[in-house]
Amino acid sequence: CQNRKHSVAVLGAPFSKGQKRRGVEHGPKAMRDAGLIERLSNLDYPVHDFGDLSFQHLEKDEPYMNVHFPRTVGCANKLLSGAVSNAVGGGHTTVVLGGDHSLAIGSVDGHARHCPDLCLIWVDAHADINTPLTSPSGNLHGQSVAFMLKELQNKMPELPGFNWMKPFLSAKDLVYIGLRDVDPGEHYILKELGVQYFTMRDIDRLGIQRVMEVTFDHLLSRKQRPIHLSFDIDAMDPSLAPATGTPVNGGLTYREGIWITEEIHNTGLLSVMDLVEVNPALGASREAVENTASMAVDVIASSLGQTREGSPIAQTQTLKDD
Ligand code: 4U7
Ligand code: MN
Ligand code: MN
Ligand code: MN
Repeated sequence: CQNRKHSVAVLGAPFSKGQKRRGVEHGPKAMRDAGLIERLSNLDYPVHDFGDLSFQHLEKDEPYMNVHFPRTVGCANKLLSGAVSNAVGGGHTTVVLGGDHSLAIGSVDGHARHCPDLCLIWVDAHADINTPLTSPSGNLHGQSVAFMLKELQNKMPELPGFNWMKPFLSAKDLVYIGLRDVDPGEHYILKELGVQYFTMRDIDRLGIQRVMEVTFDHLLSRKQRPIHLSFDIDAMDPSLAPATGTPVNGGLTYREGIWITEEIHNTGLLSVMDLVEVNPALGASREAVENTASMAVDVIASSLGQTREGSPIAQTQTLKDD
């Protein structure tokens, strides 16, 4: 797991069975249509678009306890984990386009197979740390983190579809940013495990710059390590990203969102990122969908080094030649 990456891999994960609304499987296309690949090509490294994975459709997938589509979600994540592991192994900084947030299970798992010392920054309105027993909805996109954490191992029932993986992350290697809709069971778990998190209230109080400083202190002060950024578009304020399944008022401003990603880029340690929960079927208008996809593209480009001050790279040749 080397740090210096000279290329970007884009992997589409058109997956929606971690929740019950249709449309989020079209997220990858919406982001590509918003110009993602062209925008990344303007940065200073080659971009390999590996296209979209095709996930298996399982005929019989009855709920297990309260959990919906466990086998379908488990099977899709197994495939994604392999794909991410290959991309990271190939030396690419990897971008996973969702799809619903349950796919972070496979994405972070695949990343961890290559980089066992990774740390995880989860930018989201939600903590996605319900267990199958605490989940109010039974939707796996609200439970992804619970599958990863070693500390929750004895609180997790064995779910059909998930026997290929085991928990690999410690609670101390995780930071949340943007929380504002946390279920009671999730709040209990966050406190019990002493997870570092910044709610929108914390961002109001400290400012986003300080929040990022404390985040990196927490995760990187002992040693430099690869970063996995899992960015749920619903972290952004719904005025900026309306086309998403579980919008919550009072989200990140455009400038806070971009500050987070610029600072992550500036560490030089970003190794894999997910951009999830863009749902083109849920915008009230075409404009609402385009705004959401374009916000997502800005978040990805800025995570990979697009700056607001500009960069001379694209122009250097023209100027040198005259
Ligand atoms: B997302 C919820 F109950 N917490 O578990 C749940 F409020 O990936 C929402 O962050 C989860 O968009 C949202 O279903 C999942 C609910
Ligand atoms: Mn989420
Ligand atoms: Mn969310
Ligand atoms: Mn750079």
